[in-house]
Amino acid sequence: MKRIMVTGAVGQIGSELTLALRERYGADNVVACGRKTAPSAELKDSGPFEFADCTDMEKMTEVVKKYKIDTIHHLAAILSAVAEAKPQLAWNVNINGLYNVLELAREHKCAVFTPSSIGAFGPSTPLDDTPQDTVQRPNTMYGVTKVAGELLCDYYFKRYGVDTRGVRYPGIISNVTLPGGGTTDYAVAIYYEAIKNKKFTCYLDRGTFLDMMYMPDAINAAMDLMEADGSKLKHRNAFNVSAMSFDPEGIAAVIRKHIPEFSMDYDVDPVRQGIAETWPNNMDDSAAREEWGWKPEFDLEKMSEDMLKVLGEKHAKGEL
Ligand code: AKB
Repeated sequence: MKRIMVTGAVGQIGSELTLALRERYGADNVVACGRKTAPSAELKDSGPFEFADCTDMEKMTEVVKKYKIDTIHHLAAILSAVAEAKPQLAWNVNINGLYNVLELAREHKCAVFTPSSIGAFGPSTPLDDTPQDTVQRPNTMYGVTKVAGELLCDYYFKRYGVDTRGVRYPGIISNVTLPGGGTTDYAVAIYYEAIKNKKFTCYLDRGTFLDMMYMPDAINAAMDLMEADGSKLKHRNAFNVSAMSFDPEGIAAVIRKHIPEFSMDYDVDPVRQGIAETWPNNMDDSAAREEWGWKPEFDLEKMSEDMLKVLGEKHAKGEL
């Protein structure tokens, strides 16, 4: 049985991934680690929880030893918009935190899942059908840390045999924990505002196409890749994975099918717009499909139906 540690477990992906891992591998075998935000009651009461900052090697070592960890899902990271505002912090968390995780994995023989991102691409990357192997010259601190992270994970596999695996996540859309400081966050906020106020002001401009994915597919991507037969993986860090691509007008049109009076206007944020323009319009994820059977379940229509249903129910109960 696996003994798993999840860093960034209080964050958008970590909070749901932890619960899914507990379901699959047993609650006591999955240790959730957060830096300082208090965990939800569900996260705290459903299995072990520790406050452990990934930049604090002493504390991380203590947790790995205490729970005899053999697999680390390393979700702790600073997202793109915050990374542009605080580049030094982003470097420290995204690079030094990952380095600590890889060193722990080397010493304690752990497998490691690390998400990369569409942010690992940049303005000179082909932005349509972005290939698995292509130019990666991002011009954001987030992108720099993601490319360096991919390379560092490859290095630890080649040099030390650490079983490192990762995916390039697109924007992730969910109805449980809000994302914190990304460029793609508008595609989450738009559903909350549609339910609460029937209107939304978008900070990305019309025509800005980006890859996106619903949370259940993002969780499956992490779990399926970690369970895949390692001998079949030609790539490791990191696989392109996508489920849909849309611009603000596209998502608003689908929301209007459910809420006809929904309206949207624009107040474009130059920083996030600038970042989004350097990211793929849509990635080619055929390597993930071929090497470990990646297949998303949710497209824009199916995701919107579910998001609006769940958020509508929460709103009715006064939980939004
Ligand atoms: C962000 O917008 O920073 C993230 C990402 C695509 O990596 N959601």
